[in-house]
Amino acid sequence: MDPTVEVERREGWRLVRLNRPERLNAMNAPMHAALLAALDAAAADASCRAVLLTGAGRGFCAGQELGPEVTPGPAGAPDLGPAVDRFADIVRRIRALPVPVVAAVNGVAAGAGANVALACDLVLAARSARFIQAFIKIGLIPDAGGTWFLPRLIGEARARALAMTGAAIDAEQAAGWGMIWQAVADEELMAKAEALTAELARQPTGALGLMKRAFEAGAGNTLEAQLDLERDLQRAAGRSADYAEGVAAFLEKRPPRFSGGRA
Ligand code: T3D
Repeated sequence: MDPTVEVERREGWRLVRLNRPERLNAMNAPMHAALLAALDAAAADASCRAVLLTGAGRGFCAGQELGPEVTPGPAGAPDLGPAVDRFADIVRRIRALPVPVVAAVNGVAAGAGANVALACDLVLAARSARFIQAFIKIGLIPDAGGTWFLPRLIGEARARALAMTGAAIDAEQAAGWGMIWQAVADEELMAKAEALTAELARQPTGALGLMKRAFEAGAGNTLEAQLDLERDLQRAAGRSADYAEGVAAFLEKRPPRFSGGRA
């Protein structure tokens, strides 16, 4: 795999680290491919029950690589067309992964880098981290799902203001607005993110995967359609070994031992 993305296998989960720290983990074509491959490998491995995504160095991800290595487009600036599709594919993979994806935002998350973080199921960020919808500063619009995630997470007013001004917000503000799950002390970020991911990896994985599907569909469904979908997914969850184990453990007043089979 390209060295710009590192994967560490842990007990029941994988740590995926963006690794181009000298560019704040801005993503070029090989890095896009490596991240997609890492997500695909996690999806294909039934023993992988959660993924933790983070960045090396002082940045999480500064979005698309803007340097001269990118082929110029019609206006002379980097031809970003292919990158739009690659970032979209990364977001699709994260959302479709049948296990929870945690983002540990260790530093600045800008442009598509911010929106890849927002695509994750749970986002923890170091207090020193910043989220920047940097696109407008270079004459672009938010992509990688930004115009979809932001209004849903923080409301139209804040979403439009962040997108239109390119203003940076820090992790505390992001947590206060409900854009991310938690802001934590810089020195505690990785320990907390790893503990959370390990905890998720011990949960009923099939139910978590079904839950992701329900949330995803809910964004476009009527209440009626969502109630029907919840019924179908709940029936599937109710047929799982982990459901049987959860009920047995409750009745026997002991902690459950979920096997974590995927739905
Ligand atoms: O069409 C398409 O969809 C394509 C996809 C587009 C999606 C996008 O993501 S568009 C948005 C692209 N990203 C940006 O516009 C952010 C650009 N970076 C910045 O604005 C700043 O670097 C930050 C606010 C993120 C951080 O600022 P600061 O002061 O902490 O760090 P810095 O000094 O600016 O950056 C450190 C190094 O990283 C620096 O290199 P140097 O001078 O030390 O050799 C800088 O050039 C490099 N770097 C940061 N971001 C990028 C980058 N190099 C290439 N591409 C980058 N995106």
